[in-house]
Formats: sequence, C-alpha cells, structure tokens
Amino acid sequence: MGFMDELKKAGKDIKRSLMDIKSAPFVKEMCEATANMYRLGWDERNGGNISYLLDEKQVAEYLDLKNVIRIFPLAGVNAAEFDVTPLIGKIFIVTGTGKYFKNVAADPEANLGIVRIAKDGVELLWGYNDGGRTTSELPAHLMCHMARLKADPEHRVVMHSHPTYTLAMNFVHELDEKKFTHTLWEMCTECIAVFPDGVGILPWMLCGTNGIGEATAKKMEEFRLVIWSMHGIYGAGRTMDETFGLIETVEKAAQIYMLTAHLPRINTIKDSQMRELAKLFKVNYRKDFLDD
Ligand code: 2HA
Ligand code: ZN
Repeated sequence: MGFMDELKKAGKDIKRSLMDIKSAPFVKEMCEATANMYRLGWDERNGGNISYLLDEKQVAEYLDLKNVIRIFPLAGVNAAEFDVTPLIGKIFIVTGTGKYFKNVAADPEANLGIVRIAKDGVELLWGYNDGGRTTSELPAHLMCHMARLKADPEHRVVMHSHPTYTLAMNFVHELDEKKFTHTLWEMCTECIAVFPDGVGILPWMLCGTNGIGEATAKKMEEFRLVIWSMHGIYGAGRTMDETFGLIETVEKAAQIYMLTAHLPRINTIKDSQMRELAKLFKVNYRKDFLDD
C-alpha cells in the first residue's frame, strides 16, 4: 500500500471510530437547557443564546477536528474588533443566530454549531447545516468567557436569557446593583448562598455590539450574573446546571418580588439572618450589599 493509500485508510479508520455527535453529553445538555428555558417562558422566538467551552479531547471522540466545514467572521452586528488571542484554538458549542430555543432539541444540527475560534474568524466543525452561524451575541459571549476564565479556570458556560419576572422587576425596581441584589437576597432564603457575589447591572445598551460585550465582560470580572437592563440576563458558570441554576434562582426571587411588591410587606428575611446563612454555607458574599 502506498503512502497516500495508508493516509486515506487512517482517515477512514478515524471516521469509523467516531461516536455519534447527537449522543454527546454536551449536545444533550444544550438541547435540555434550551428546551427548559423555552418551557419556562424565558426565551421567546429567537431570544437567548448559550455558549459552552468544550474539552478538545472529548470533542475529538465525535468529530474529526481537521475537518473545517466553513469559516465565518466573529462579528455580532458590527465587525468584531476585540482581541480573541486567549481563546484561539478553543472549541465551543453555540446556539445559532436567529434560531428558536423551542426548536433546538428536535433539530440540534440546524440550531447549534460546534466552532473553533481562529485568529480572525470562526471555524465550523459541526452544525448550522442550513447555512446558519453563531449567535449575534458571540462577541459578548467570548468576552465573558475570557473574563470568567481569568477569574476561574474551571469556568465553561455563558448563558443569555429573557426571564419574565427578572425583566418585569427591571421596570419597577431601582436598577442599582446593591439595592437590586439586596431585594433578590431577601426574597428566597438561599439566594445569598447561591449568588453571594450578587448581580451586576448594565444600563440599557444596544445589543449585538462589541460595546455591550465589553461592558458585560467587565462586570463578569466580579459577578457571575449580569442584568442587561430591560433586556435580560447573562449568567456564567462551570457547568450547564450551575449556570442555569443561577439564572433560575434570580428568576424565582424576582417572581416572589413581583407577586408581593404591591402588597404590604409584613415579614422579611433580615440582614442578620442572611449573614447567618452565608456563614453556615461558608460563602464569601458581597458584605457591602447588606445594610446593617
Ligand atoms: O439571540 O437574545 O440579545 C437573541 C437575543 C439577543
Ligand atoms: Zn437577548
């Protein structure tokens, strides 16, 4: 057998031994998260997006990493002008632009993509099989990944969503990080233990741009949750469950707030009780977000 034949055979052997990507745990996690978020009413139409940093070795069990299907620009709405150097070569699974969370589980290959970040573009390794591409919020996601990886090397997931009560609360509550976090912490006993770092808040800004990405990433240096005022929320975490759980807990607290804000408040969780809780769970909470 000649050298070229041997190469071809080796290529075929790789293909033969690859597992079915649709059974990959990270594809399933994306399908489950988007389905849950849709059912919870957080992600209407094409609202929301998720990106998940994958382990190259794990992806190589399913895909031939040498096989780049297409290359497209990093840009969101505008041309991307940010430095992605720390992420070059990293592989993410990402929801597609214009895609509906409602449809992901039924057709992951059209609605999701597995991409590798290159110097000035995105290499498609799998998915977007109807010609699609990554979410318009990719710049914000990548900037958040870079900020969170600096804060926590085990960071993996960035999730954007439009949870109903969190958004409702944006219209009736002061958009001040301390006051907003404090109100959320007061609404569920375990809130301070789940997001002791609190919630960062950005003013209303134009989405899809590098500007909102930079501002979100700056907040992500100290918060795993960032509210985009009157738009939605960003969450970041080590796993899909953790990230989903962060947003879910904020949303639950916001729901209780919205169900009670117009009624006389007779009882409340006191700051002293929150301190006891933080001590019990051994969490390092934002001390300056409590009052007394
Ligand atoms: O992807 O939610 O912010 C749709 C959005 C944009
Ligand atoms: Zn959005």
